[in-house]
Amino acid sequence: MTTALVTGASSGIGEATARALAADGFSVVCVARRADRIAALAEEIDGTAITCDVTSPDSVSALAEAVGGRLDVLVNCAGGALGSDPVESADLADWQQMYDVNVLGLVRVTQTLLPALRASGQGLVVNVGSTAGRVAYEGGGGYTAAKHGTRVVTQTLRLELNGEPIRVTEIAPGMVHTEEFSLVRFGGDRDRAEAVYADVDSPLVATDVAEAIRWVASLPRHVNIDELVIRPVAQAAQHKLHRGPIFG
Ligand code: 8X3
Repeated sequence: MTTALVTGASSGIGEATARALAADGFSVVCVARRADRIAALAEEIDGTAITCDVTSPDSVSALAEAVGGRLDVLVNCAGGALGSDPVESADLADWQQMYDVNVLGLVRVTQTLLPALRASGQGLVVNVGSTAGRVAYEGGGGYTAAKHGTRVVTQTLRLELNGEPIRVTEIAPGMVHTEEFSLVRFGGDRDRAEAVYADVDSPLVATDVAEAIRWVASLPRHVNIDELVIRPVAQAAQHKLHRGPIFG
């Protein structure tokens, strides 16, 4: 049976991806910090749950043991944004945390699981980046810097693995309305979080992005999708967001 491991599987895009891959026949290892959430998900999709903090070397080294010798697909989805302060007054602890999760955590998990991906003879690494890894925007500093890091690490890994049967993909979503992304970014301020999506006709939802990841994983093993930018119709670019009805 083909196996997939998804980090950040406790909610949002990670959770939806675990479901989508399981529906496509993968045996899915659901990885996140919140044990109760991933245990429920794993039970629902007949997968496995492993509690893990990608920022902790000890926690991640236990992953390899739990996965065993072989892994077909790794989806690095653990990530997120904290704050929206200008560079001048940004909280560097937030920046540190964003870099730790979005870049170093992803690298740490990938390093640990590359031997198992290699052993499958057809490994695929999917890194969930962001449109924030393509442009700068005011107040985005720490997050855009981290997601640019995610993008460049993905590109570098693809170059370094050239000649091996391992595919490396970045999925870069724009505005996705998930239950937690903006809520976490704004420290639990629900009004601020909801204002992000106010009057936007149909932002992406987690299953939209999960479907893209499922598709990438379904392609023949010689086909590498390098990067895939996915946005809602309402968001033509980072600074070009239509608020108001579109679809009637
Ligand atoms: C999320 C996209 O617009 O919040 O990764 O930077 S944005």
